[in-house]
Order: sequence, then structure tokens, then C-alpha cells
Amino acid sequence: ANRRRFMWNEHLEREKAQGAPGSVFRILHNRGPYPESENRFRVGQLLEAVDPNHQSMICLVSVVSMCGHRLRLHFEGYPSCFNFWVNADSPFIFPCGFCERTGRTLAPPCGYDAQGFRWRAYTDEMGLHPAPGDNFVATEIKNKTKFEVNDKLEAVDRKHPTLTCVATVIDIIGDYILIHFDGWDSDYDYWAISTSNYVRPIGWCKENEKELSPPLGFAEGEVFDWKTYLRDHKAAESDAFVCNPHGFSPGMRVEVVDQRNPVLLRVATVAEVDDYRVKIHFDGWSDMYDDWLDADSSDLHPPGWASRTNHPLQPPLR
Ligand code: MLZ
Repeated sequence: ANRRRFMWNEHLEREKAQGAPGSVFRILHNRGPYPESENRFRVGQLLEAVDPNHQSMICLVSVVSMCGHRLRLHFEGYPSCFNFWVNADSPFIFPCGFCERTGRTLAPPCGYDAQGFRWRAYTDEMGLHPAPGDNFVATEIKNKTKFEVNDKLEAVDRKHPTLTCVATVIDIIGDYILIHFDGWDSDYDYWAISTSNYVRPIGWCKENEKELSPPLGFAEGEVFDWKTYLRDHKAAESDAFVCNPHGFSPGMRVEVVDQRNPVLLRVATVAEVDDYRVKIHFDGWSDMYDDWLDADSSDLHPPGWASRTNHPLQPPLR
């Protein structure tokens, strides 16, 4: 009980280590490493959110709990085993009416049909309150990238990061593009910031002597050739690509959401990196808990994020 409070500066000094600099997060997310405003959400409020496991879907969700700058969201009408955490300043949560206003299809609560579903009638029926618009970081809806919907490119499959595949931009919101893999179902779809190195121009694999995964449906032995494919499709303009490397390097200290128990934020070290991911080691814990996360994961934060956002931080085990 008389344990001293964890202090990052003491920990870094003791370990002769450096925190991951804010610039890493700024490059990955195109904004500051710390939230710019407080968390104004309240438990019970309704909103629209990208389903983290089916990212081409935007669903009606409600806030079931909060911790500091993080929200735990519940898919309306679905079992709570699908609940998930997001940051209150996530670019992937929107006020009710976002889909309607921007011509997107809102995935309705379980049991409702997408065509006839009216979120306003639902909130009235359920006695729920939509989260006010100023809870959200001002979502720039306009396309701020040089990509266009339907552009073809080569993209890393987040679920199989050794694969770079034939892909299409299927939606754009502000700085973010939604990637779909040609011929595959939407399970692999994901949102990436347009400056991410997950997305590469046509010809990148060839130039880098990597194998390009063709669209599903290409028969074994059939050769995929962009030239032929692009007779019917348009390639993304080469100046749309920035392809920033992620900037993490081994030894950098971070605060990381424990993927096994995502209510917990822990003191951790970047143990290893590859082109797209970082291997996280929890300070003081056995290596067996080390975990690979996408470098642009919204669960990675610089030292000090917890204290600035009023979130508990699990100190190193000792
Ligand atoms: N072996 C895996 C690879 C899927 C890769 C999809 N890339 C878009 C499978 O067949 O499921």
C-alpha cells in the first residue's frame, strides 16, 4: 500500500531509456500525441462508429463505460461480447446522422433492416440520447487526400502483413482511406491514414522485388499483370502516396493498451520493429506477454498520455 506512485521521468532515468517522441505519433496520426480537448461523452449516449473488426461497416453504438479519454462502445442490439474500446478523439466515431448526411449506409442494430432504419425513431423508441456533435473531434469529411474512390494500388494486408496485395480505395473521409482487397470479402478491409506506408503505388512490389498478391479468383499459374488489369481500372496517382515509415525504434518507451484486457494501459517498451508493426514488451513482465501491434494502432501512446488524460497507468511489475 505504501508503493510509490509511478513517475515516468524516474523510470526513464533508472532505465536510461527514452520515451517515444511525440513526432512519431504526429506522423502516424497527423495530429498531436495528446488529445486536444477533454472527453465530453457520457455513458448511454448514442453514436456511429467504424466496427474495428469489419472496418467497412459503420454501426450504431452506445457508450457503456468510460475511462479517462477512452470509451467502451456497445453495438446496439448485439451481445456485449462485441463491445470495444476507442479513444474519445478517434477519427472513426461520428455523431448520429453522419451516415445519413454523407450518403453512407449505417449498419442498424441487430434485428433492424438497413433500408427502413431511422436512427431518430430508434433513439425516441429507446429513450436514448445522441452524443452532441461537439463531443467529436471536428471530423473533416471532405477528401483531404489525393486519392479518389475506386483508385487501384498495392496495399499491405493488416491481417497478413507479409502480403502486399492488389487493392482498391473504396471510401475516403478526410485524411483516411478505406482499403479493400480485390476479390476478397470485406473482412480484410481497413482504414489507413493516406500517408501510411501500408499503401503503395502500382509497381511498388515489382520495384522492391516483392511478390504481389493478385486478386482472389486469379487461377493458379495465371499471371497478374497491372497493365492488363488497368485497362478497366484507374491507378491512384503517384503523387497521392507519401508512405511515411512509422518512426518507432527498439528501446523507446510507450504506454500501451493491454490487448488481453483492454481496460488496462501499461508501461511498455518497443522491443522490436518491422516495416509495419512494433513488438511491445511490458516492463517487468515476462517476454511471453510480448505482443505485436500495428505501428499506427490507436492503443499506442507516448509516456505521459495516461496522466494527461486522467487514465490509470499500470506500472512495471517489480
Ligand atoms: N491464407 C489466407 C490469406 C488471405 C490473404 C488475403 N489478403 C487480402 C487465406 O486464404 O485466408
